[in-house]
Amino acid sequence: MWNIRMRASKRTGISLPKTATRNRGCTEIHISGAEGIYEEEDIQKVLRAYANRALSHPKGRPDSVVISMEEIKQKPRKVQSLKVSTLSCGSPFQARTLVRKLLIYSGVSDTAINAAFAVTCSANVMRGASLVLSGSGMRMEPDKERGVRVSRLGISRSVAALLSSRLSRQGLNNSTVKEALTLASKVAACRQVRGELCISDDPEYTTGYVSSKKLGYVRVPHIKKKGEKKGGRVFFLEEDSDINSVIGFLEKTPVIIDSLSPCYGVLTINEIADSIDR
Ligand code: WAQ
Ligand code: MG
Repeated sequence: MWNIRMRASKRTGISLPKTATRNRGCTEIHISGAEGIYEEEDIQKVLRAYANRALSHPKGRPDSVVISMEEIKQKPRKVQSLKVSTLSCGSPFQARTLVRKLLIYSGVSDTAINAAFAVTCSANVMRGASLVLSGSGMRMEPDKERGVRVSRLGISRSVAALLSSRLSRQGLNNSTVKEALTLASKVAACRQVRGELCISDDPEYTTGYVSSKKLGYVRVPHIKKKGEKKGGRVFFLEEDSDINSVIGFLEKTPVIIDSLSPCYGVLTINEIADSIDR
């Protein structure tokens, strides 16, 4: 199997958006990125799909697209996807209260939740995730500007087809949801992770999620206002986590989704609370 990665960017000489990074004297704006683990016979199809995706992103047209392939030597660990639901939520104000409840159900303290909101409300958007201890709220990622990037993850071809058909029934069959669910399922499979909060940095994409082994993947509509460039990801860790082993798993261990959990429709916070396996 192969890990295929795409990264599209654009150089610019003019204004400096917050997300730009200086690189050999140029300013590079990140346009889009994607990655996944694929079987050898799917490589052609994936390369074409990634190239098309790079060239048709709403953020603009890139002038550099790097696609790389790396053979996976280690046998991927097989994990089940998280169950999917969508929380009934009408505004960013309501979202804040509901996200707090979901994280508390997952065993995250108020202090840690505040630390997470500080990350996702910051104007400096990270490329990766922040690692926050679930009790003390301490931030543990070694590079606070970049964060930790989850990599080497995928979904088997047959399970991807089944997931598409289940998500279609809820009107959710798109790559944003499928890729976020895959990432959240890998993250939740890490023993030392209690939960995750994600808010897209795409100004047009206002649905985020809270996920955990307990709750599954809970989509939160209106988690931010349209037009807002802020976003981010936070992984909440057990207080006594071995940070290097967590980072090793997230970045390096190949994980493939090989079985699915159910996909539900819209649920209220009480319905979600009632569904928690105790
Ligand atoms: N590893 C760790 N963190 C990442 C990664 C990664 N591979 N990719 C992105 N991030 C962080 C980074 O801080 C971004 O700013 C933030 O997450 C958001 O990334 O079901 O599209 O790619 O409808 O904008 C949620 C879908 C979509 C909800 C999330 O995230 C739904 C999304 P984005
Ligand atoms: Mg994005």
